[in-house]
Amino acid sequence: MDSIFTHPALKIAPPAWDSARLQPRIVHLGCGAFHRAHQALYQHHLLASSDCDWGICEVNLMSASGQLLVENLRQQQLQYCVAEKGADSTTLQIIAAVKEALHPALDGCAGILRALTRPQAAIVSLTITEKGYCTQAATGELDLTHPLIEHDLAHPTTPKSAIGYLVEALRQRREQQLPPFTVLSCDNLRENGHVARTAVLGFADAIDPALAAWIKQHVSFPCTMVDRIVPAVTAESQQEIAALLGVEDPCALACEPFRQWVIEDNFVSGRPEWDRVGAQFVTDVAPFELMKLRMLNGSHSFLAYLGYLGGFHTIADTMQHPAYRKAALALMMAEQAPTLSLPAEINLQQYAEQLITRFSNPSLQHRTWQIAMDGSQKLPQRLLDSLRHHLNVGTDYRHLALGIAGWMRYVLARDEHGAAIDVVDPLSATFTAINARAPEGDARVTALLAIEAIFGTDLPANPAFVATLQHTYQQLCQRGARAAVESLNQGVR
Ligand code: NAI
Ligand code: CS2
Repeated sequence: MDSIFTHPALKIAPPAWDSARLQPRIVHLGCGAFHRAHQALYQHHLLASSDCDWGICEVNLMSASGQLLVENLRQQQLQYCVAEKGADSTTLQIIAAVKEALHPALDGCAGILRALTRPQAAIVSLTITEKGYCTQAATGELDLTHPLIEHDLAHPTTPKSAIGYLVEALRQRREQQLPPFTVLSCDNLRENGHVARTAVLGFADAIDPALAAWIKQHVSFPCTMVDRIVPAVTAESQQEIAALLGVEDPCALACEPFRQWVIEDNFVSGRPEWDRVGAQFVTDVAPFELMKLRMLNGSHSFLAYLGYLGGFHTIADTMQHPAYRKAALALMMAEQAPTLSLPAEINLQQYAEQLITRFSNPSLQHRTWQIAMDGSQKLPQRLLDSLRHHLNVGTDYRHLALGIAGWMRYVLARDEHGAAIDVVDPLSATFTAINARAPEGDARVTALLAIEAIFGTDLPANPAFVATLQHTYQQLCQRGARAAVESLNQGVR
């Protein structure tokens, strides 16, 4: 069958196998940019270096863009190109780990449930974004009032949410006496496996406590730490790849060369030997996960809000500004690192400096606007957990405070020149209402802190913290983001 990867203009070698070799033992929900450049690439490398036959059935549950990706994958033998872009060179690979690609609009709910209930389906992995779990970010509990969850509770055999699909698939597997599968979350959440487990058990318990008990006994939800900077695909990045590849691949994407995957080794129906291709299996992921969520993602969010407001289009652009570079490193080392307890062999100063180098990669157009998305789902694990540490022990948290203030200013949806900001967030309607009634000053800070799903109840009830945040927010609005970041470095509050 013809595909772009058999075209004579192709400039690199196509894969040595096709999907006929593969068995659909992995079903992945959320075939987005990150999964294609991370888990699927690890699996490809394992297929290239062993007799492993584990293939991935990709499922996109949401959006027209998710459907288009599935349609495009089907047009090109389920293969696609990943461009690993370093500061000085780019390496192209054609990934051939996909066995199937599905979307509800193309295959129906039944088609996806068929894939999830095949006897050989042993792992269901997830990159569905932090909001895909339909949980309260502050507590990790399932939000039973979430519109998708409300739909699925009323129609459990024809779900729409990832959680609903998981529970219905497990119900059918139990009924047909099929083996359970492992649910492998690969999203940027603290204890992501536990978040997935809490959501699945919360949903199952609401429809059938006996099913919830079966899931609790038979299904595993290992935690993972996942790391690779994979910016959203842009027309520019695709054109650049097409020029190097020799053909146009609508499923192509660019990423950094660095990749890391730390996985809790807890699989009920087997797993591929990903440690043969660079992944690490451990008993406790938490130290690695907290290090990454706070040192990398925390500084990413700080740079996203203060960088966007300061007029920087990408993270690499912020790194060109000495004050931003210095502030990011100070946030990492002075306010995130002290909250961590890691094995002695991990050198956090070295890790932080490596992060600054990674952030400075001029080849990646990682937009501050993209990282600013879904802040209501990101702030707790990236900035607020560390903040609580400093409040408990009485240590300085000025960078964390400015990062939170930057988010509060960003969701006002108007930049420092009065231009509109496209704020993308599941709670955007809440922000719009607050923007109308509390557009500025101490009242704005208090109103945003009152969003319990983000800040819980302890933070708004801490008068010293509230006063500090109100002062920081006022300084940010008066001076502007760039000056506020510069004043951080002079120790000026
Ligand atoms: P993306 O936008 O390319 O893909 C998001 C995927 O999630 C799509 O397949 C979409 O259909 C699905 N999705 C979105 N909302 C959903 C919902 N409510 N229910 C079910 N599925 C939903 O984004 P990308 O870059 O693939 O990132 C996805 C997640 O991967 C992130 O949210 C993060 O948790 C994790 N991640 C991303 C990294 C990156 O650099 N892009 C790196 C490390 C982790
Ligand atoms: C970023 C992450 O978009 C964001 O929120 O902070 O996707 C980041 O690129 C990855 O976690 C890096 O591993």
